[in-house]
Amino acid sequence: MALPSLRVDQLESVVARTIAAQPVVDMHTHLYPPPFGTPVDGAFRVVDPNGLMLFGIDEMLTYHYLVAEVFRVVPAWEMPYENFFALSKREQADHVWQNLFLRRTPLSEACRGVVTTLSALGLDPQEKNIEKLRNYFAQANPGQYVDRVMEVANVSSIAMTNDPFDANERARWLRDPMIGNDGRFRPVLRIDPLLVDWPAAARTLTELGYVSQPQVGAAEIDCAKRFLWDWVHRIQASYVVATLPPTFRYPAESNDPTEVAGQTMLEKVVLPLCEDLGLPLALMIGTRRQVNPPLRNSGDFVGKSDIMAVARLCQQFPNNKFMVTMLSRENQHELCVAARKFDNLMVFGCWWFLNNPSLIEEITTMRIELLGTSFIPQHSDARVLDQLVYKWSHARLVVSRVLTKKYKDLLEAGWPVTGDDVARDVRDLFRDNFLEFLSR
Ligand code: HDL
Ligand code: ZN
Repeated sequence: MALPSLRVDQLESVVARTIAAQPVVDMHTHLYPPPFGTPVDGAFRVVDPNGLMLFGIDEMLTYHYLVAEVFRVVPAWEMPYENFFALSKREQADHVWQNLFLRRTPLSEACRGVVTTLSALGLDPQEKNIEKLRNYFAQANPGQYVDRVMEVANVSSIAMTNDPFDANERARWLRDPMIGNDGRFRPVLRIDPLLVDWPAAARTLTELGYVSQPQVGAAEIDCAKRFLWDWVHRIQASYVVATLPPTFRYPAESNDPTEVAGQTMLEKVVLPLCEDLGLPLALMIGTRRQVNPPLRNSGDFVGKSDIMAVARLCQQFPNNKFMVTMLSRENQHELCVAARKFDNLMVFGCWWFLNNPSLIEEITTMRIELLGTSFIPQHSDARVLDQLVYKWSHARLVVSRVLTKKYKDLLEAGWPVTGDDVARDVRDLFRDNFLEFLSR
């Protein structure tokens, strides 16, 4: 027997409740399980300075989004970049806490995120004594804390970003091939240098025994194929991902050897392998890296990119699956239209500088109007485990607002909407669109 349609006045609560209850598959993060190392132990001793599993108040406060923001209120002529980065993680966190939370109101999205997370974990965000917050996190057992954060954030699966071109992470995989074997996490192979910096990629491949020359020939294509095959299987990648600059063009419009090499790697190595293995290629397009190098991780910028590069790839490689997110707000509408033209294109996320309520609302509304529910509304991009709590809490609120409005419009047009319809749509948006695209 068909369920009765919801009334307009029921929509808001049913949508909010359904979204809150839907476990999320987070399809792009920079998170890692405990075997990848945690920098400090419960006694604040530095045990693995390059450890990749980050959590706790000091990591939250030194998130590169907040580092960029603290330099806006304590400029580099007052606190030189190198002086800040010479501070200990704890001293950097104190500086951020003092200047962005105590001296000013934590209104920015990244500041509010810390407050949301502390509150959701049952801590007092107004706690003036940051040591108390530190002690709470110091007592956490990393493995159990992963479960706790995933429970509070209602995240059921975390996609990692695993970069074999990063010497620190690569060494950990080569030392322990089982390191990524944690059912809560799904490995993802990150390959930026192959596509955007072949000379650097060739040096790494040669260092690893896949002999490669800067000049790409048949031998280089073959060794890059073996490298990619080896790493996709070593880490059991769910998909392959690369970020690309706004200058990315397909086909390459210059005869710059690095651009030409990148295109060769894309056409002759990456796409054929992804097609053979049925793996999506995720392209995250629009990062102008290091416009202010002294800011380090905070020094990256954004640029409007060429949507025709995406359209041509989808059209010329119809047997490949592309998951695409673009960093510029100005690219969002044309990316939606591109997804209407190519069913092998899955649009995902409100990435990085777009991960703000005002833009998530605008972009998600546009996506529903053009794509229905056939897209992935968000990924967290979390770098610090605890951030899952706020990134998903904030995103759920906005998507809930947008969906409620769209269901109201549909009801008023004369189409019944039941609680089961809402549950199915929310499952698609926060989990199944991604999982089905992987297995398609
Ligand atoms: O390259 C990427 O995957 C980006 O997401 C960067 O990591 C960026 O620094 C970031 O964390 N954005 O949220
Ligand atoms: Zn990222």
